[in-house]
Amino acid sequence: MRTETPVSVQLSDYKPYPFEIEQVNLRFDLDPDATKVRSELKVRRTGGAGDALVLDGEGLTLRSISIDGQALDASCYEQTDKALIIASVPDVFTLVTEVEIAPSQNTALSGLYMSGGRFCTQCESTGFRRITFYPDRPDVMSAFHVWMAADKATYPILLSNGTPGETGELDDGRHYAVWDDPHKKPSYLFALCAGDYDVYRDSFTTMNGDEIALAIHVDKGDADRAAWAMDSLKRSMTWDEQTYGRAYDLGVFNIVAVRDFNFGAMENKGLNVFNSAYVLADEATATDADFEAIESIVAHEYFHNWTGNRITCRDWFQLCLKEGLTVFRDQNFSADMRSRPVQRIKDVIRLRARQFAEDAGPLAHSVRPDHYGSIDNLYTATVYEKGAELIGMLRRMIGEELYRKGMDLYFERHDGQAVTIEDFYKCFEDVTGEDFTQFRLWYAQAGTPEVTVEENWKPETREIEITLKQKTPPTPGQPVKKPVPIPLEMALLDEEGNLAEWTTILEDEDVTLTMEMPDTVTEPPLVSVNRDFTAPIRLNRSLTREQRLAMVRMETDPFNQWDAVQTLVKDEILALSEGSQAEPDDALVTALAGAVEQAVDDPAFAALLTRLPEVGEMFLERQPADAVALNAARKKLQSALAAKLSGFSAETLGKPTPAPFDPGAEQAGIRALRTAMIVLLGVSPDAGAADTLRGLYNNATNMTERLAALRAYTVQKGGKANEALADFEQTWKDNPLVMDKWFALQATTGDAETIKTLAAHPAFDLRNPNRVRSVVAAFTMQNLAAFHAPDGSGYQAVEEIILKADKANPALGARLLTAFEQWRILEPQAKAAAEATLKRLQSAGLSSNAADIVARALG
Ligand code: 0A1
Ligand code: ZN
Repeated sequence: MRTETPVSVQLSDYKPYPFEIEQVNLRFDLDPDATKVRSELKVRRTGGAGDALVLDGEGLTLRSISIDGQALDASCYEQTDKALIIASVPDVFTLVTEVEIAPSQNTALSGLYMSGGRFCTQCESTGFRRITFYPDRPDVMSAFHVWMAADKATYPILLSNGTPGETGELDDGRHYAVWDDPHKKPSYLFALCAGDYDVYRDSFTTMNGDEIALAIHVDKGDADRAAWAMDSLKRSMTWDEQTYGRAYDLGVFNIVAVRDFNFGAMENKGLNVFNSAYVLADEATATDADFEAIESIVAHEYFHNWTGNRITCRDWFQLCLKEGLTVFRDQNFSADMRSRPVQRIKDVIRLRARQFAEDAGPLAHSVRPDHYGSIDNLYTATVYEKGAELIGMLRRMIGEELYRKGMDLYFERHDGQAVTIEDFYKCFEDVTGEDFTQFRLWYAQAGTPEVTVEENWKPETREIEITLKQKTPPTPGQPVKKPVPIPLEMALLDEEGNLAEWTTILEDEDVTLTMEMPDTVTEPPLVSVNRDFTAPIRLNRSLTREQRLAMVRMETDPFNQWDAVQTLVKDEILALSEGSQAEPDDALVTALAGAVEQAVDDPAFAALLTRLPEVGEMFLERQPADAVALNAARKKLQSALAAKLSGFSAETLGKPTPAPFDPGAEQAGIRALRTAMIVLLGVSPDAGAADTLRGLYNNATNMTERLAALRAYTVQKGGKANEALADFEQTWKDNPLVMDKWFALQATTGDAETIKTLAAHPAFDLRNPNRVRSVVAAFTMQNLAAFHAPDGSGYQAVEEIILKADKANPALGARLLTAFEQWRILEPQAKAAAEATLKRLQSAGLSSNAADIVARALG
């Protein structure tokens, strides 16, 4: 089979669509094997008189086509594998097409497909063209009216966007429903769901006094597990009113949970579709991390209603306009619901692990790229997470008040429009009177800027001179970079606290600041840079271990204090992995354990202090990267920390876990520290650790601790924990989300053989993205020593699975392949094996999405 080659799309080629679609009337006759879709489009020419009408359409069987009631002769239109072209059309007309599709055959999970015997859709970014012929691009916004019919017994609930209208009975046991969406929207926000669900209902009264009916649709028997998602939704609605002055704008808000879904969730207008992993939770089946993810994803999708739906993107190059901004909004929501410093640390961990790696490798691209091969591959950490950081920097530079003013102006000026990053920044230029041209370079330049800090203390004059220099490394296609404005929150510290605090915006290549200290200061003060991680940069500082230890002691910024620990620990792991040091330094382990014990009143923070950087985070520090050596070194240090904290651990775990269970931040913090101690027990040299863990597993009252104990027990037993794993499987074999955890636990603690065993398990299902990810992505992203094994066994273990997954579902295949992005920086043996695997994959017949990733990875 031949691998498809993607065609590159250029931002500079953008042209407005030459027609307006004033109204869309859709009629769905739903049948899993043969669904009929009738589309009636009210079209008006807005472009040139000679422009042909070109509609996107893929995999559609055209049954009829007419203009203004007249059937079109075959000579009047052309149907290709991607489009329907009608060369000559009037200026104003009604186009009716009838097509047939087979949702049961749709394994790509894009367009209309079946999941768990129910109909559902996924249209972002190009799924609508797999449902009907349409200008499937975000700048064509229209009012949608939907009529749908299906067998009533099998599909008693029929949902679409907007508000429900007429319903009724038809012949042959079928029934119908009508939905109207008063808000104009692009086709990617269209949704339709039909099936038999249990429904968890509630209501919300907006700040305008409107009563909204809220409903979460889940699998039969799962309704109680939707309570947390509903609670999160109501809190999100309140937060958006209070923080951004934005209220909900329809009488109903529906969520549908589906088992087979390529992403986390989708913000379709009035009908959000969610991966069931981000809806269903209770203490017995979900971990605190699950509860946290549900809270933030429910918020994210809800916030899209204003940032994404009411105001959308002109084209897909502007994806960060809705995604970066909405991630920024959901991160702030979570920070308000939980602890702001802890949330910041978690966001930065994620950014560094995913986005920094992306930015440093062959898949690097700017936040607003100027070309792409495959749109599906644009849903990246760079667009989402770095995109959010850019909004964060904007807000810091102009302050909260002007930020809110700019956002208000954005909502007022562009409501109902499809716009660009330039339109967004124009609003901020108008409210501040400032020019953001240089700042917008952040959107155009890929790569993580590196800031080097040099300090010079002059004891005679008590002056401290601080030089800051910036440099962004070259990335594919962008060899030379310009300086970007970098807002850095800074402070000078001594043992008493802060001597000074200020913000520097580093705009040029370098800047030198000189500050004179008062007479009382005789020692060089500590310079604290990028407090609260104000800018998404890498800091380059040559500090001694003593200075770094002093930083851990003296830092007044929680983020920087945590980061100082991380830097020390990273250096230690690197030294151990390179053999320049045989055993962990006892002074360091003691200091680290001391910091954990001191933070006990903020258990969530204390838990973060025990976290050692993951192997992948150290890939960027020293190259070539040796995953096996780094993993062994990390484990050595972790084990030493476990020994040092054994008393503290026994005390922490000796107390009962909080009861009754509450998923909120306070209890979650306590469980986070208990779980951190359980993780350490997994590598503890203590002879009784395995028994303790087995006891913790048996007696756990919640999934957070049960799963952590099972995992640590598996690690402690060197993978030989079959009996406990079988017990877990027996208990949870009928709960797919919990079984995903069972698969992931083994994939992250086992080796290539484990992956082969898991893939042969009867419950392994290539068609279910969650299950595939729980084996393949868990292994490739969280078990790097086994994945990057020098003999290539890790690559071999996933190669076949990825190929098969890609055949059925290109979005999934492509995403799994991104795990290879760092192959070039690996030690020579793994590097050669990875390259050979990529080349084999390239000639094995990949989808165009997957081919795009592999071609770029091979560069
Ligand atoms: N807009 C969604 C993410 C999303 C993107 C593509 C999808 O299918 C191919 C599905 C969801 C979000 O940001 O949550
Ligand atoms: Zn989003």
